[in-house]
Parts: sequence; C-alpha cells; structure tokens
Amino acid sequence: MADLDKLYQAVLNGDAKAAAAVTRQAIDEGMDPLALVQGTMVPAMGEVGKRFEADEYFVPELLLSARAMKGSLELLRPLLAGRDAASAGRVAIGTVQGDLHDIGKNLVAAMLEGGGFEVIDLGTDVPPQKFVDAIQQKGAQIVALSALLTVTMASMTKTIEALTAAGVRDRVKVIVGGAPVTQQYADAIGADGYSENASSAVALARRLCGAP
Ligand code: B1M
Repeated sequence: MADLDKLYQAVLNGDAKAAAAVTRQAIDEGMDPLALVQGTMVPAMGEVGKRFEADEYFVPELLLSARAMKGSLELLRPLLAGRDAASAGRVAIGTVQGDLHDIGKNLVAAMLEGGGFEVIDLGTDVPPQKFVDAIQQKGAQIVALSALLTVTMASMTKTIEALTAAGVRDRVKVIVGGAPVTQQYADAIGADGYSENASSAVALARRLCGAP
C-alpha cells in the first residue's frame, strides 16, 4: 500500500522523485486522487509555509517543494479532470498580476475541468487585459482569479475594474480565491463569489452558471 507519510515527507523535503513514485503507486492502487492532494500534499505544503515563516526554509526550499508537488499533481491531473464529462461553461483562470504562485490555481483548474468546465488557463502574473481578451475573444463566462500574496490581492480589484472599463463585467461571473483572500474581501471588491479550496470552487462555479 502506498506510503502517504513518505509522500508527505517527499513534498516537505522537495524530493520530486520520491513524491512521483508514491503518487504512481497510489494511482495504481486506485486511491482517491483528491484525498491524496487534500489529505497529504496540501498539508505538506502548509508545513513548508510554516518553516518559511520560521526562517527554517528559504526560497530554494520552497521551489523544491513546489516542484515535488507539481510533479505529483501532473500525474493526478488526468484523474482529477476526468470525473465528469458534461460541459458546464467556460472559465478563464489565472494567478493575478505580480503573483507567481500557481499550484493552487492549477489544482482549481484541474478540478473545474473535472466538474465539466472548459478551462482557459492564462497562467501566472496575468495582466487584467488578458482576462478581458479571454471574455471578448474566447467567450469565457466565468473569470477565476487566484492570489497568494497579500500585496497582489490588489490586482484582483484592478482586474475587476478593467472588466468594468471594457464593458464586459455584466457578461461574466468573477470568482476569487487563494490563501489570503476571504469572503469579506471578495464582497468588498465586488466579486460574485469566493471559495476557500478547489472543491468548493467547482460547486461555486456550477451554482453561478446555473448548472445542476
Ligand atoms: Co511563496 N509565499 N513567495 N513561493 N509560498 C507564500 C504564499 C507565503 C504565505 C509563505 C509564508 O510566508 N508563509 C508568503 C506570502 C505572505 C503574504 O503575502 N502574506 C510567500 C512569499 C512571501 C513569497 C515571496 C515574496 C518570497 C520571496 O521571494 N522572498 C515570493 C513571491 C513571488 C511572487 O509571486 N511574485 C514567493 C515565491 C514562491 C515560490 C516561487 C518559491 C513558490 C511558488 C511556486 C509555484 O507556485 N509554482 C512559493 C511557495 C511554494 C509558497 C508556499 C510555501 C506554498 C503555496 C502553495 O503552493 N500551497 C506558500 C505558503 C503557504 O501557502 N502555506 C507561500 C499549496 C496550494 C495547493 O495551496 O495555493 O493556497 P494554495 O491554493 C489553495 C487555496 O488557496 C485555494 O484552493 C487551493 C487548493 O485548495 N485557491 C483558490 C487558490 N486559488 C484559488 C482560486 C479560487 C478558489 C480557490 O477561485 C478562483
């Protein structure tokens, strides 16, 4: 049976090879991919963050842990994305301008795909105009904004302002999330919804789209 403690330690220690090996074994054994992510990998990254705050880890350690988690997520992505085939709507997702964190955003994107949404992933450090383009040129119905830094939360406001200035704000629902973001903040900047994690982001997007 796949050793989940080993997976936790592999993410914590930035050992991408070991993380991938345990993940492959867990997949072969038919473990629930979401339980693997939320029960083991996300808590490991939480511990990485704590060590960073305590000056025990520095940016190189963050990068190694991020690489280990991303490698495992890539293996799990087809399983997360393959849960539901019906089309629920088109989402443009990105990490807002100034912010390079993409693990949570990638997880939300994979879960949205799994929830039947067509996902246009705009990547990280996304300028507001790119979201406007995704609505005007690709017909996105939902704009999903991720931010991990308190300083980049302001880019969410700027993105919503850009949608209004371009005359497309009424055409889309805007959802926001990321560790420093709260429901209160979402309300304050005029977003249509906030969710704390990837699973609830799917439920939120479905509700906003009127999907069952
Ligand atoms: Co950075 N970093 N980082 N970092 N990093 C944090 C966010 C931090 C909290 C660490 C800490 O101090 N404890 C801190 C931010 C402090 C703050 O602003 N309050 C921080 C800092 C300071 C920095 C730098 C400034 C460090 C430096 O250079 N001195 C720098 C900034 C670079 C930049 O963006 N401009 C930086 C850089 C990096 C790396 C590049 C090294 C790396 C990212 C690699 C990558 O993403 N490719 C990194 C990492 C790995 C982290 C931590 C350790 C882990 C983040 C992560 O991937 N978590 C993080 C500490 C932490 O979060 N505990 C930290 C796992 C992921 C699954 O969770 O992203 O929260 P998360 O996503 C969740 C939910 O938030 C939610 O669902 C996801 C799944 O459940 N969610 C959404 C996310 N987006 C959503 C959107 C939605 C809905 C839900 O709807 C649209």
